Amino acid sequence: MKLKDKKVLVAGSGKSGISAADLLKKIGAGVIIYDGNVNLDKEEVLAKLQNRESVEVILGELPMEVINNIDLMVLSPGIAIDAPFVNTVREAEVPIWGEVELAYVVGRGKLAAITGTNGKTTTTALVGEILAAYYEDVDVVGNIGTPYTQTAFDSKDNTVTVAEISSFQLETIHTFKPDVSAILNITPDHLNRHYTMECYTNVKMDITKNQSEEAPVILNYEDEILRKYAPKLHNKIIWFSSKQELDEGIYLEGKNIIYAQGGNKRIITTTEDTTLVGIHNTENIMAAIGIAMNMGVPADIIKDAIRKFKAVEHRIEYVDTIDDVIYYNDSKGTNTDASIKAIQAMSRPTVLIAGGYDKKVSFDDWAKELDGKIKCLVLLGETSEQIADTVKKYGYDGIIFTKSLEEAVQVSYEKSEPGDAVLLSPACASWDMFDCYEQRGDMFKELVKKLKK
Ligand code: UMA
Repeated sequence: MKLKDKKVLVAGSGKSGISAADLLKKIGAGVIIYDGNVNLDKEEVLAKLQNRESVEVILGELPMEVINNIDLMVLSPGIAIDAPFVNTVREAEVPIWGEVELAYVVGRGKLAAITGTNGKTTTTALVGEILAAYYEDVDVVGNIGTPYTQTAFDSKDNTVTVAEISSFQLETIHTFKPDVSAILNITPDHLNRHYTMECYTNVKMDITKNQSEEAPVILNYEDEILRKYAPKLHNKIIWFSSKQELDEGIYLEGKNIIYAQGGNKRIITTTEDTTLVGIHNTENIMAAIGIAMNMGVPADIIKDAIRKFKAVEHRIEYVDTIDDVIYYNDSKGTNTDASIKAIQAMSRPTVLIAGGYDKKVSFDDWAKELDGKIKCLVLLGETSEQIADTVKKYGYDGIIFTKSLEEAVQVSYEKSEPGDAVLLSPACASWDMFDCYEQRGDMFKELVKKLKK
């Protein structure tokens, strides 16, 4: 579809919607922005645009006459594909593209795309740094935070784009075709949107659907779901494994990360040549190596870029594994949203340490995330009572009150069993007991290290 002079409805006025609208304006399309949130201010929405000229904003209900007059709808990832207005648009036979599809159609150059339930952001950032060490023009986009539509317009034939792609974004691709793709792992997530694991898995696998037979897809050999679904793929599969030697692919042998290819085995790097720790990060590194090698980056440059890459401190940061309990520091989880992300990232039964400075916010949404995942909630700080009252309202009662971070770590140690995780993700600022979240996180890490002694 030629987009110039077309009338395009952009659904959602968050980051993706605004960026998609900016891109559409640049290519000469007519733009209407629609958002279901009636509490938004039209002027504020327009003020976010680079060029607001003749852009209309519609809030609340989407009138049928608008639907009947558009050539295309571009959907933001946060909007469900079966939302009532989306169904109406579909019934009116208006094409529906995701924001990622729009960016892909407009963009130029090479594309590496990464999906998976966990580890996508780290892997995408790492691949971005590796590629930037070799290629001149590299864009790192997608679910990681910079919408793909933000860079697509200015991309050139020599641009290399690394895109973190969520399951939401994959639901609305049509021609999106990465040169190399990766699926890191698949565990239950976003089932409120995808309903069943089968649907969720199928949508993740769709990252490969338009790739040619020779185009590589990097997959985790230790992921049962990926192993089960792989025979359905038509693509060239490159496996990585943190547990066993592979004849072809990337695997871990002792400390060495090895790439086996056509009977040739070479050590690309070791688990000591990186600040990333934990087996989940070794898997992210292996996936990144698979992507980078297949995007043409020489092995020595990959090794060097991995060595220089810094994990994000205090953000779901792996601390240590003690008696098969993994400790994570998410001291930067200073609000409920950030903490919800950390809770959702846990794949093991988790002892959660939470509470802190009282910002007079509600913990209702956060409390709803605990069920089924958090086996024990260890509370400290000013908000302890409020959090306890809130979680009890939702039928959760595995609560322990503590008076210091030291006591909280000790209690967590006692309450956890092999196979569990302990997560510090306070959902509150630190200022009731600490100067800043960094100090809280550093102290947590110290206390965890002491458990080992
Ligand atoms: N809206 C409606 N109707 C609805 C739902 C939402 O009109 O039914 C409106 C809201 O009122 C709001 C707008 O849509 O104004 C928000 O759009 P959005 O939820 O798509 O959010 P964006 O700000 O555009 O951010 C999105 C991604 N958000 C989601 O997928 C929920 C961001 O991923 C991404 O970084 C960004 O695009 C840039 O590509 C965030 C995320 O949580 C980090 N992702 C999930 C995850 O990582 O687990 C998938």
